[in-house]
Amino acid sequence: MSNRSSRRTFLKQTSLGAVGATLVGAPILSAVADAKPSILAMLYQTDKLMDDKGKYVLPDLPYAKDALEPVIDKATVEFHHDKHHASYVAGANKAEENLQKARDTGDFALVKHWERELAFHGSGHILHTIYWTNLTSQAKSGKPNAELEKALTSDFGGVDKFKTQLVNASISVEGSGWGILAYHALTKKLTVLQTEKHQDLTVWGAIPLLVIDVWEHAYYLKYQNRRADYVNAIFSIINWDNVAERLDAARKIG
Ligand code: MN3
Repeated sequence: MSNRSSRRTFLKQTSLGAVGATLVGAPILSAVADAKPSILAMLYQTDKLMDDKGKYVLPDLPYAKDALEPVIDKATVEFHHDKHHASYVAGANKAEENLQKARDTGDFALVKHWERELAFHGSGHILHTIYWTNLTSQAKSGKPNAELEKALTSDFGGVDKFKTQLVNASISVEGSGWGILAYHALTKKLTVLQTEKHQDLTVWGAIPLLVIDVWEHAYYLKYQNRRADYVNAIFSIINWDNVAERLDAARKIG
């Protein structure tokens, strides 16, 4: 398996798959504990982020463009999906292509730019894909099923309390952003989060496997301003077995 295809497999199986585990909702909660292979199929059906070649793709809307009327009008859905969401998909692919080029040529002069682009467009693609599937017509909306209600009650003290928190969190986001109900894979709890800038140099749903602390407190006594020396040196003390164990665990979750 080439580095590129193993990376794609990794992305599909961990960070992108984990989006479903993190954000899709109740049916996933009990399923996570079992980590049966069918869960993966279920998640990928829910969130179609990539095609078989590892390119990000714009998913079709799961309903007609006027299905959300009168709450969200047809023209808004059309612009939002066909223009805004589509531009996140194109931007994420462009960032991946340029990062591939950097790896191939060894020229990382623009790595900061392309990582930022990947975070911005990748997060936009993931969050919008979830957003569309989170919505349906008023006639079909219904209410949380028993399992979701149980989880919301356990972690928020009730469905109404959860709803009030999510409403207030969403209203009070500064500037543009999102209100989010998330499942935290590491604590196994539901949580409400705000995001002001959805990129924030991460891609939603990613599960950390290997982290390098580059705050000055992590290296300044020995390396002072030579962060690059510290970062290069740290690779001689990585516990790769631990990283592999985390990848294995993440694949089972996502
Ligand atoms: Mn949007």
